[in-house]
Amino acid sequence: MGNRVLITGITGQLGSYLAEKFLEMNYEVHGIIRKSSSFNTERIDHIFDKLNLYYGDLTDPLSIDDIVYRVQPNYLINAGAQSQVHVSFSIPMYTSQVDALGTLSVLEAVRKHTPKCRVIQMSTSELFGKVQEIPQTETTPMNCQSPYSVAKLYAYQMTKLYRESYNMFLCNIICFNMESERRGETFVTRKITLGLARINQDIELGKEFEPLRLGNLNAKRDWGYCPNYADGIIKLLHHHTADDFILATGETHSIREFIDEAIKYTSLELVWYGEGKDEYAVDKNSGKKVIVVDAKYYRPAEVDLLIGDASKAIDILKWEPSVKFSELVRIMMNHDIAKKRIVI
Ligand code: NAP
Ligand code: G4F
Repeated sequence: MGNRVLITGITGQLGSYLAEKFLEMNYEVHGIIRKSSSFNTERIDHIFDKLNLYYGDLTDPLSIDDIVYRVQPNYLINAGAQSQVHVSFSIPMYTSQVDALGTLSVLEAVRKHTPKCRVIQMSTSELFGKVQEIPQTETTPMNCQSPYSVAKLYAYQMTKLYRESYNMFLCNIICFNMESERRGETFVTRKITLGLARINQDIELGKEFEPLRLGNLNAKRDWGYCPNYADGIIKLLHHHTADDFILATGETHSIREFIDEAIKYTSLELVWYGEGKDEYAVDKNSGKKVIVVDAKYYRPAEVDLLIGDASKAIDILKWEPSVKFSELVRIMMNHDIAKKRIVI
């Protein structure tokens, strides 16, 4: 095999870690970026000059076909997606065009131009939706609860179908929630770490502040560290057989538990009042409201509980989710508290 890799979604959280890791392995790294009227390369600016970047869009099959033809990759990771579950209820058609049909464009381009290319499709634990089994494994039935997950199910099935029909090296990697200091700022973990860092700073400086507004605090997620998952993806790309794998930590925690862990890195002490949509938390020392529940962040359908069993990847790929919940919160909080101090 050669060492030319093409990454869709290279400007995203995962894409940026993959690009770094492939550069460290001396791979030729190519990536697809979207045309944007504002800067969207913040996560890859530190390696920008070492990358080969092409404008393209997963909703534009011509661009995907052209880039795959020009690059002739040996490896391809389809990490590009409209990845926000709540937003997918507002723009279900667009989400399907990017996440479902966009994946088909990638598979077709590879089949036509580079059929020996090894491909990883970024699948998601959202496919398990209202879960039929605890913990979830590669054989747990899928039960989608959002337009995002339905689109990702199409992509998952199409990847399997192409593998079986055309004897290509195509794998689904089913990742449970991947978080890091590069996580998008509207996903709940980052919203909490940035929000608490901001409020902590404002209280220390005696400034007025707006409370952090959140939705359902009871949902539970299996949160892992994105660079660990990038390692698992690279291991699968070099495995002898194409197959589907779960990557997860095997631990689950509620949003409220995430807040309780994150607050340890601030000078705040929370006291909770009320229930459900009327719940809020007050800082014991300042008496100020720090968190309020806002029904605007509730979803039309919710995924209540996710917890993955990654035994197959641990046994076969020798993969290890080395960063677990408390270490993950520590990394994210330390980063965002330091970031707030620099801004001041
Ligand atoms: P992310 O930070 O939201 O990154 C998404 C990437 O896709 C960005 O580079 C984005 O470009 C790009 N993109 C969006 N729409 C596109 C389009 N129409 N054409 C081309 N590119 C487009 O997501 P992530 O956390 O890195 O996740 C990476 C992949 O893993 C996604 O496919 C996601 O669905 C999947 N996944 C994520 C998790 C998780 O918990 N993070 C778990 C399981 C699976 P811009 O920078 O221009 O927006
Ligand atoms: O952080 P979230 O938006 O992530 P979600 O929905 O689990 O999806 C992420 O993980 C999936 C893998 O399982 C990926 F496939 C997907 O692309 C994405 O990366 O929400 C997590 C939970 C939900 O239950 C949500 O209702 O947090 C709850 N939540 C409570 N308040 C909130 C908020 N979520 C967001 N985004 N914002 C809130 O204010």
